[in-house]
Amino acid sequence: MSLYSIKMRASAAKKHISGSEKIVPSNQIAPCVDQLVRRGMSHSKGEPDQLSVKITKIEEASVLSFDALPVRTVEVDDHHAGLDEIRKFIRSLNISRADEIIALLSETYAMRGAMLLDVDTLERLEPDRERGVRATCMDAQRTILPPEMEKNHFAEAIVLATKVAHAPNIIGELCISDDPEYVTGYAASLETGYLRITKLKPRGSENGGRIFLYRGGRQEVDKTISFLQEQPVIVKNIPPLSPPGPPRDKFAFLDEALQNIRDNHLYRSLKTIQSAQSANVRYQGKDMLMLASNDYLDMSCVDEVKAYAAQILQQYGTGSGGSRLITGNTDIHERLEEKLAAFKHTEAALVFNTGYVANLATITSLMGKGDVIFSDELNHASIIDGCRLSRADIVVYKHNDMDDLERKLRENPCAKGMIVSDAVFSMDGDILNLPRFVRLADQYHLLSMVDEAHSTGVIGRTGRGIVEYYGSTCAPDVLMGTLSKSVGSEGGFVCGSRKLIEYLINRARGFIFSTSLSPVTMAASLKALEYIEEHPERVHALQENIRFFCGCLQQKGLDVHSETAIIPILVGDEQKAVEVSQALFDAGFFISAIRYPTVEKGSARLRAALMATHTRAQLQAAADAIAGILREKEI
Ligand code: WAQ
Ligand code: MG
Repeated sequence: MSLYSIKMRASAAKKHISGSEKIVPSNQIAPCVDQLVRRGMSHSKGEPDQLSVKITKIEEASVLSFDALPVRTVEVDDHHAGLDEIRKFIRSLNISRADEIIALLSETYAMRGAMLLDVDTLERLEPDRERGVRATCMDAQRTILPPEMEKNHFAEAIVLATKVAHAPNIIGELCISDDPEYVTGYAASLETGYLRITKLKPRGSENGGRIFLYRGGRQEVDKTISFLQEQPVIVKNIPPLSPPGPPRDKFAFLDEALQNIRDNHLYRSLKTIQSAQSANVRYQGKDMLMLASNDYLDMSCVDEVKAYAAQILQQYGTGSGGSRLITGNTDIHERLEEKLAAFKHTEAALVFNTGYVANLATITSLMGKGDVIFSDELNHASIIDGCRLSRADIVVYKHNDMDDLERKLRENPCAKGMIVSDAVFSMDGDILNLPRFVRLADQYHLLSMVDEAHSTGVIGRTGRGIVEYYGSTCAPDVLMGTLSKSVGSEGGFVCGSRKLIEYLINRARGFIFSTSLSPVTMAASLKALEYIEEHPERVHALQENIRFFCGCLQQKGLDVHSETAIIPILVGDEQKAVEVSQALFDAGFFISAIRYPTVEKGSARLRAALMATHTRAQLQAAADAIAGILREKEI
């Protein structure tokens, strides 16, 4: 591809405002011009009244390519010390009159180009003393145009210095920026490389200039100038700029962030459970009542489920060996999906590796740029991330507020879109108004998507979830859920029409590019779903426990309501919530404090999660302990 030199120059009242140049392949000309024009139009010195862009084709064979000069930074206390470094540099070039040369720098201050100085006679060789000699027609080597940024003094200077150092008869260069805020300058030569000197002038001084140090015959001056002005040069391997000072710890931002998290009482750490996930767990060598698990039906410990998973483990081994579309699809996977579709009364189902991936993969494959997603403000992070990653426009409506949703649907008409919501909200435990949600979606010709992570196995007469809860009178187009909560296993799923599932298999990247879950995991889910179907009394026990526990707390004067296994007990302050949770841990109750960013700042809470296998006595004891500690802490 041909190369072009592009030069931009902006001026006002004949005075220079800014200029810049690049060398780019022909297919980068348009974006490059765009970028240079923006730069010229938005300079802090003001709006130009003239801006020119000159585009010139360069013969590729004529281009010289050099490695960037090696960079060394010298840290100095002030510009006097900086000029001492310049003095040393000049002497190292076997030039005797260093002080006189440094004094000459001040004569460059009004020039647009550089002084071309004979270092032995101190004669000025530039034909136009007011303008000076400009080095042009050079650029850094790169494959794509970098994003437009503020002027990067170093990046531009290293290119210029490298070209100048290679010019015939030039033995070195001195440079001070004319930017009043930029006090770092440099001295450069092929031998020494690029010597960054951190202070070469006092801050605030507009004095800057360049001297190209020349040693050679008069008859060769023209050759030097034409090299500086016309020889196309590409500079390769520009080193990343390390700011002056001792080498920076590249992980320092981690310390800062962690300290910040600690300061705001938002630090999280892992807790280690030393037993199976059940109503009772072993934690730090102590038996605790588990009130934080999403395994609401306590399915991960059911004997029939474990036995079947063990049998499949013996038959199929421990892993799936590939993605579903390559080797990771077994008859167990397919049987589970058939079972899921039957359980949720849809045509088909598809399993993903986690609920998080199911949301991400589904939303991003269904929605894209130009589409609109209407999303409840309290939706789970995986829905939010899916929306963001889809690049669709996102309209957030008030929590479970169908009037607000309807208003926003009217205000944001779109050709293609989706409404998405949790069925049971993970931090508040309340239930979506599904009938109106589905009606609105249909009315506005939008897809409806519901996340059944916390409703499956919990609500509805036989634990089928939100559709059953509303008497099977309405259903969303996309019904997503998880196998890791009430089903006691692992994975996420989507239920819907056969066409939807066919599409997801072909488009959902989180499905296509994940090694599938093992047959053992699939077997556990499959058996657990069968068990839930055959044992509705387990679901009823959970629902009874929910009523009982809320009743216990209400009797203690706490304003607690929930129809789901998630029972939020509001504390407010982040630090207090952590203290209460710690006190409950000490008393043997494993119950989590939920804080920002999972919930809004200042709405920290205890979040009790119930299980079907909790006994009345256990729940009564937990309610007593919670009420007691809240009273003690005056919450
Ligand atoms: N050719 C010759 N001289 C030039 C050119 C050019 N293309 N461009 C600028 N000059 C002269 C002119 O007299 C300016 O006043 C002077 O150089 C300084 O130019 O490693 O920003 O563009 O961080 O202000 C050094 C970076 C930055 C040090 C230098 O120069 C570092 C800088 P400025
Ligand atoms: Mg400048």
